Amino acid sequence: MTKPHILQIGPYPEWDMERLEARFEVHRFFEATDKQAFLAQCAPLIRGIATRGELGANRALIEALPNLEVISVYGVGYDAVDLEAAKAANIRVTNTPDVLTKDVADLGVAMLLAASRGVIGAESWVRSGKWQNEGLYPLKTRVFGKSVGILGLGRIGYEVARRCAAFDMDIAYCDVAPRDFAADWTYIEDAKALSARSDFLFVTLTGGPATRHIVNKEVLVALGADGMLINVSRASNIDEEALLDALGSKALGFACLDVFEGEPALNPRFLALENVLLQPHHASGTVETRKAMGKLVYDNLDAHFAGKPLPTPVI
Ligand code: 8YV
Repeated sequence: MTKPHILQIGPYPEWDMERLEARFEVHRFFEATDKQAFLAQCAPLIRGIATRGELGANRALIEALPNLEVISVYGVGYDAVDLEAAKAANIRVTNTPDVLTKDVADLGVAMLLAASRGVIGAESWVRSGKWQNEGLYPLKTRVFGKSVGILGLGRIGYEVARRCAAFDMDIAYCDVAPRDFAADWTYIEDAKALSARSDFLFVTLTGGPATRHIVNKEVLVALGADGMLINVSRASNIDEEALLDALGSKALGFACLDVFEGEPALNPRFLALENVLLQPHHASGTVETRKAMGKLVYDNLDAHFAGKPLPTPVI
C-alpha cells in the first residue's frame, strides 16, 4: 500500500514520529532551511498536514498545497489555522480537545499558587543561604478565600473554576451567556466588571479575531495593583503592550504567563520585570497528555485516509 504524504510543521516526540512514519511519508517542513525550495519539491505530493496549536497552517501554506485534504492540529487551539482558506479548498481540520484540559487547568492554578506564595523566590532563598544569613523569607499573599474571575468558562475555564472552588475561592466568570452547569458561580457579563471584582483573573478563552485584545488596558487596570493575571490561553487575547505598561507601572500587580506574542522570542521587556512568572507554553506539557495528543493527531489522519469518520473534527 502506498503511504499518503504528509507535511510536518513542527517537531513531535519520538513516539509520535515512529507511529506517523509507519503509516505516512512524512516531510519535515520544520527541518528545511530553504522552505520555498522544500515546498517546490514536495507540494504536489502532500495530502495531509500535521501541525501544532501555535504553528497552525496559514493561507499561503494551504494554497501552496494543491492536493491537501486534511490538517491535523496537535493542540486544542486552531486559531493559527486559516479556517476560511481550508473551507474554501474543502480541507478538513481536526484538533485535540479534552485530553489536555485538566493539565492546562493544573498549570494555571500551579502558577497562581507559586506566584502568590513566592515559591520560586523562596526556593532561591534557601539555596542561596539567605535563610541562614538574612533570616525569614518575606511574607506573601494568601490564596484561599480570595476572589477569582474566569474569563471564558469553556472546558479549561470550568476545570480551573473547580480547582479554585477547592481552595474556597469566590468564583465569578464571564462568557457569552450564563452557563447552566455553573449555578454556584457568579455570572458577570463584562470583562472589566469581572476584573474589578477579582483578586485573580484567569484568561481561558479560545484565541482568534473575536477575542483579540479582550484583556485591554482598562481590564488590566481594573484588576489593580494587588491583582494577578493568569494566561494559559493565547497571547492574542491580551493587549501585550498594555500588559507590559501596566506591569511596569505597577498598575497591575502580577502576571503569570504561559503564552506570548511571537513566542518563543518573547518581548525582552518581560525579562526585565520582577512581577511576572514566565512559562514556555507548556500547560499541556506532560508525558501523559502529549501522548494522548499525539495519538489523536495520528488517529484523525489515519481515519481520514481510511475513509472513516474523524474522531475530533473542527470542520
Ligand atoms: C500546544 C496549545 O499545541 O492546545 C493548544 O492549543 O497551545 C498547546 O497544547 C502545544 O504547545 C503543542 O504544540
